[in-house]
Amino acid sequence: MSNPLFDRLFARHAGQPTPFLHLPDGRTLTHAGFLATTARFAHALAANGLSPGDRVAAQTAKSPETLTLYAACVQAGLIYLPLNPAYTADEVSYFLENSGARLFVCDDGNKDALTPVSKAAGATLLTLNGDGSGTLPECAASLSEIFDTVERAPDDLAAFLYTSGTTGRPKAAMLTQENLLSNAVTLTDHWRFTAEDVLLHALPIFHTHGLFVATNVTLAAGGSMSLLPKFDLDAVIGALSGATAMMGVPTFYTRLLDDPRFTRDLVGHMRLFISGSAPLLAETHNRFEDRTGHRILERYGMTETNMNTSNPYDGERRAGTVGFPLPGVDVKVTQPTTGETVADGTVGQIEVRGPNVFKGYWQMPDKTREELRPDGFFITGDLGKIDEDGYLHIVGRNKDLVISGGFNIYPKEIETVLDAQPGVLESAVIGAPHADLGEAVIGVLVPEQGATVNVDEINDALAKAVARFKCPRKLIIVEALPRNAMGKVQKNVLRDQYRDAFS
Ligand code: MLC
Ligand code: AMP
Repeated sequence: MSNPLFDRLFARHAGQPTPFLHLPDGRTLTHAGFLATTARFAHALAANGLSPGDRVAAQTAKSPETLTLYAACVQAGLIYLPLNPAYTADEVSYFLENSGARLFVCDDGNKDALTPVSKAAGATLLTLNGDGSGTLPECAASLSEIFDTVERAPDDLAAFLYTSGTTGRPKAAMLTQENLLSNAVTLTDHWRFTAEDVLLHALPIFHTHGLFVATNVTLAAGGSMSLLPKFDLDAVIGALSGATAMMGVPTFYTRLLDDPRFTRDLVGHMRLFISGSAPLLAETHNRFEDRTGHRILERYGMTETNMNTSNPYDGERRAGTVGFPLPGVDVKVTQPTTGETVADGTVGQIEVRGPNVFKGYWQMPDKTREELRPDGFFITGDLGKIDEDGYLHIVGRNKDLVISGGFNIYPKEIETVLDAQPGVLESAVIGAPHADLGEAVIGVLVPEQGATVNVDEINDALAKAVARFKCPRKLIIVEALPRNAMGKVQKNVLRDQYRDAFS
């Protein structure tokens, strides 16, 4: 019987008294303790009628128990589908319906609002709270600490992560056991993680970065994590002394650099700082080195592909680049219309292939075919070039996407809400440079002739429809949108026009 992901990341730690999670209240959870609860949770999932291949959606706080639920899904052969707690009931409803989730786990505080949503989607609802209480742990408490791990093949699905797109509704990226395992093993080796490492973990655990990169790498290495509920500057500065490595989005590093307590002495003992999910400015990289003596290691990944490239551990970590393809990953830069590989130094679209690349979008064969070529190359939508030394530079995006503080925001989704508001003729949503978040969202609105738009009402409508982090930080009313000869809205003109909106 084998379950490659569970066997390699989790099972070999069973019964080990070694530390896995260091918690803010001073407690340390051992691997043995974590895996005992994992088995109980797996029994509870089975007791709720779930069978291998079923989807389990979780909109829960960052906690050891949420990680336990992830582990239990792997052990029970279920597909884990984590959701951002910021998603609104409307958004959750879509994810449950679309994925066909059999079980939905949420916080008790949201139970009343989400019970109808869960019921309508035909999912059983259990609760799990940030403090570890809830109906799921209650149900698991008296169950056995031994669970017969469900057999899985490398190509079996382990997780769904939703990602939006330039058009249409969000799509679930289907990630297999092999996708997650191959990347975890490669990164552990590439970044030299060992059982001695303590990873400072301040990322959310509903995305690739915090869940698969940070958590799976720590598990593969047998190390531990200092698990903070979120990025809080005081807490991160406090936790650095006990850590050996940290992973973050660029906002983490700019916020640390803005704090005088963040000194060379504070981090002299650290082994590694890693950045990803959004562009790290070369200026931030250089400021960081000047301040601390450490060169941040930048890497490049995506929901659909896990990690693709990384700067080297040894050797030059080149500022403004995302390094080289990881072992086993092919990267090429192509001409968007022909798909032909371009010469080094020429900008084109970045395509990637490897065991890390997902299986496709759940029940969306057309979307899958548009982005995943028959030969296995995935068209990322990022634009880049390879320099004379082989480093990949990301220079832009071929997709209409704003990345704010490491979260992706697809303008189309916001424009659809704006366009539906009374008095609004049309809209365009763009990202503008923002010192803290890298980019922040602006909504540009054109009123219908003779109409006045009510900005407060529009903001209320946005807050109901989409998660707060997607809501424009500025709404600007204009008479008309700039268009090219084909009638297409020129977002580049708007981006230029409003590039100082947040400065
Ligand atoms: C929070 N808010 C944001 C935001 N995060 N707004 C825009 N962009 C963001 N990223 C809003 C909240 O809705 C709230 O709005 C207000 O800011 C304060 O909320 P907060 O929770 O106190 O925010 P803060 O602590 O400042 O969070 C910022 C952050 C966080 C950067 C620490 O967003 C974060 O942890 N980002 C990491 C994202 C990540 O892990 N991405 C990986 C994706 S995987 P209001 O209106 O209520 O006041 C991927 C693949 C790869 O991309 O390569 O890794
Ligand atoms: P997501 O869909 O949330 O997985 O976001 C993936 C996108 O984040 C990629 O397609 C890139 O546009 C962006 N991204 C990830 N890492 C980096 C990086 N190091 N530099 C620039 N962009 C990045």
